[in-house]
Amino acid sequence: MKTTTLSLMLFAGTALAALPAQAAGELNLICSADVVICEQMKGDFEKAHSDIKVNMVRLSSGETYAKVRAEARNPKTDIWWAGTGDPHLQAASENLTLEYKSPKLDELNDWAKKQAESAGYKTVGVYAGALGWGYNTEIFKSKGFKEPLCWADLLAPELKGEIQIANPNSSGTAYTALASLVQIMGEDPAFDYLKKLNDNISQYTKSGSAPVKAAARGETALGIVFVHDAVAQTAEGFPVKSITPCEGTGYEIGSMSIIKGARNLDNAKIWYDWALTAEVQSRMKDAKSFQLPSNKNAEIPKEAPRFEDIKLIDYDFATYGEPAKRKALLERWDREVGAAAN
Ligand code: S7P
Repeated sequence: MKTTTLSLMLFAGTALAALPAQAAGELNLICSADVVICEQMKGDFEKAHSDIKVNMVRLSSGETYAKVRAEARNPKTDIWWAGTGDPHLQAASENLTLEYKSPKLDELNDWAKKQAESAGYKTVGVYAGALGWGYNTEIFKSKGFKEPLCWADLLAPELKGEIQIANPNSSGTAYTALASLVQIMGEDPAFDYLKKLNDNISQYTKSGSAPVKAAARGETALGIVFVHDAVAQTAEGFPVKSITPCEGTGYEIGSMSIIKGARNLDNAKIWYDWALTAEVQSRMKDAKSFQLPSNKNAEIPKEAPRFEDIKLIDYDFATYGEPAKRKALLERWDREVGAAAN
């Protein structure tokens, strides 16, 4: 081999070694938001980073938390984007996610930074949204139902079998509803309420937004969901009206976490920083994802339900993001509500 060729090969080898370890290759992503925004995020990321292939799975928030726990010794996931903040906090508290301080943190709203700080930077807020419901105006009109403006109105006997909500074991939305009701009413009255509400529930779905999609298509009259998911159905042209309850309501800080032991850690950090940019968050509305973005410079969709217009509770993320609290509430829900539903 000639000296010049050898020098070229050595130079190329040195240059390659200087590149970040995994700036190309794959990224194993669990996405816990609606499948449409999940697909958009995957597509946009692959366009921006054409050397990284994203293997994406869509799972509800509670399902993802269970999977991440089950795979703790041999993680198959690199990054978990979106889904309600509580299970992200629970995973952080169990050391299942990795501390990471993104250079983008300073661009975020205080509520998103606070979410990160409270978890030792093992998660971060990517968006926020309040809980409420969407009802099918045509069904309500044709059946002569009264517009339900308050949690109490959902117990009306005329609504028997007309409401859907997700199962809080699988769904972050439904866990947020359970934790919100406990904070609004106190634990025992909240369970009394949920047992009465059970008479009006036709189905506990796996995914959080499914109930309002069913309401939009006339399969049920009302779905208890995040209000931005109800607004998305109205934007699709369905006869859905959104309500946030008069007694007050809880909210989510949708979050993102890097999984501890991620095999593609550099790529997970590339996704993390990218997903916190104003440009990416401003594009979420194109998938009819109408949450409030965490980046202060991102465009707030005109359709997004604004917190200043909603009676919000001071949701206690520290308490309801604790694994022990989650376990206790879900076991009680299974015993007192889920069992009665079967
Ligand atoms: O559709 C968007 C959204 O409501 O979905 C997430 C929610 O957790 C969906 O999954 P679940 O089945 O776990 O309820 C929210 O974070 C997000 O705003």
